[in-house]
Amino acid sequence: METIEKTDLSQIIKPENLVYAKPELMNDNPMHYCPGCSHGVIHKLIAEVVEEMGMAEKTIGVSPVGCAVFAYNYLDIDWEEAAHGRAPAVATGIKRLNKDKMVFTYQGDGDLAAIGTAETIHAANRGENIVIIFVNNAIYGMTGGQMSPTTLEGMKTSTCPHGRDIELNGYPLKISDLLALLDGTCLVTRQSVHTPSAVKKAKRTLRKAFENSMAGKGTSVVEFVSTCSSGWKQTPEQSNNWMVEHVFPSYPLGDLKNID
Ligand SMILES: Cc1ncc(C[n+]2csc(CCOP(=O)(O)OP(=O)(O)O)c2C)c(N)n1
Repeated sequence: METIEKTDLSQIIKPENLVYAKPELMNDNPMHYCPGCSHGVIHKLIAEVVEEMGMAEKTIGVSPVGCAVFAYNYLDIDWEEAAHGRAPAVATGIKRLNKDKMVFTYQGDGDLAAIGTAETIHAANRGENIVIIFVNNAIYGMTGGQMSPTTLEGMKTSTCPHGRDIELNGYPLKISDLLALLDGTCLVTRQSVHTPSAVKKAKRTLRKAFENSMAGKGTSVVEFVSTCSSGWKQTPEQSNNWMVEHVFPSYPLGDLKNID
C-alpha cells in the first residue's frame, strides 16, 4: 500500500504566519463523529486548555457511555472508563486519591441527566474538586436519537415522533440550573461552539473551570449546548441554525453561577 508521508508544516509555514496549530494532545486518529457534531470542537478545546495549563501529564478524563465514550481515542491524556451515568462517582474516587491530578468527566445529557442524575447531583453537592463537562444535544445520540430528559417540548425524536408531550413526558430538565443551586458548585455555565466567538468564550470558561478544580474551590459544571445532526435528522448547517433558533431559548447561554 502506498504510504503518505507526513508534511512537516514548520518547514513551510513561518512562525509569524501561523494562525492555527492542532493541539499536540489531539492525535491523528480519524474522528468517527458525524458531520456537524460538536464533540470534535469540544475535544479540541479540552486539549488546548490542558496543554496551555501545562497539565498534560496530570489530567485524567472519565468518559462514560454515549458518543462521549470514544474521547479516549482522540485525546492523549489518561482516561478511565465509567459505566453509564457513573462518571462523577468514579471521578470522585480518582480525585480524592490523587489531589495533584486534574480530573474531569465528559458526559452526554442521557448520561448526566437521566441514568446518572444521582451521581451528578451528589458529587456536585459534595463539592468534589472536579470539572463536569456536559455535552447537551437534547437527545440520546449514540443509540438512535431517542428522547432524553433535556429534549425540548414538541421536539421530535425516535421515541416521541410527534414531539415531546409535556403531559406524557414531563418538562425538559434544566439540570444545570439545579446544579447551580447546590452549595458544592462554584461555577455552572452554559456555553456553545457554534461560532468562532462562542468557541473563544467557551475556552476561557473551560480554563476557569479547570483552574477552580486545582484551587480546590468545588465542582465546576460546563454545559455545552450542542448539535446532533444525525439524531435531529438535519444537515450540519441546519442543526446549527436550529440550535440557535430553538434550543438556546430553552437553554440560554451564559454563567448560571460563578463564584470567584
Ligand atoms: C447501563 C446502560 N444502559 C443503557 C445503555 C445504552 N446506551 C448507550 S449510549 C446511551 C445514550 C447516551 O446518550 P447521551 O448520554 O445523551 O450521549 P450522546 O450519545 O447523545 O452523546 C444509552 C442509553 C448502556 N450502554 N448501559
